[in-house]
Amino acid sequence: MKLIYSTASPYARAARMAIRELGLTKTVDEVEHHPFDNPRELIDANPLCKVPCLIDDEGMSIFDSQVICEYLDQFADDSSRLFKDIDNSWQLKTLYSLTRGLLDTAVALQQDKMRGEGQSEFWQERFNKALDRGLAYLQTHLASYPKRFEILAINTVALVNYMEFRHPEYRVLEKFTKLQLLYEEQQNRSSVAQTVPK
Ligand SMILES: N[C@@H](CCC(=O)N[C@@H](CS)C(=O)NCC(=O)O)C(=O)O
Repeated sequence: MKLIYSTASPYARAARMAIRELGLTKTVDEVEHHPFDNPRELIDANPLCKVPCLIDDEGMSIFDSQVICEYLDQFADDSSRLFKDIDNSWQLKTLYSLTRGLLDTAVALQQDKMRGEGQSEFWQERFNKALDRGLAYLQTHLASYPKRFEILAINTVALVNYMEFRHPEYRVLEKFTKLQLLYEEQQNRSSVAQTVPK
């Protein structure tokens, strides 16, 4: 199988962390492409031209990051499945959904910053407030997170690190000290250390 990814994408990072956590590094080749270069291989596989995109051994395209992670999860034995906990809890599933919504917001904020003079004060304020509320909500619910490193923790690490990477002025680690603890505890995991955004 092949995963098309970019090093900055937090969604691609979640897929890459999942590959490592599931022990699939020998099964999935990772191919780096920047979506803004409109690579033919990516467009042919995903009409949205977004990363990540997985192409399986039969040539089937699988996207987006959630579907990719769920697809890869089926290769794990039941006890190590990354979706096992959230599949058994509406509350955890909702927290996972919140991490995805926050990733969308953080990426949208970055896209607005890239507009230069066309940046929108209205949207940036809205995005920042959604980030404030959403990160606070995650932090309040951290005690319900599963104890093992699974898909909710993967997305949370990807989110916090993306905030640091693209929005350092937001000071996510200083504002959310409990999220900082979760984040720092995982820094030495190889799936985390090998996928730091660049
Ligand atoms: N919902 C998608 C979002 C993927 C996404 O937006 N990826 C960004 C990179 S962070 C991208 O490829 N953007 C290219 C574009 O918007 O044209 C997922 O979870 O995979």
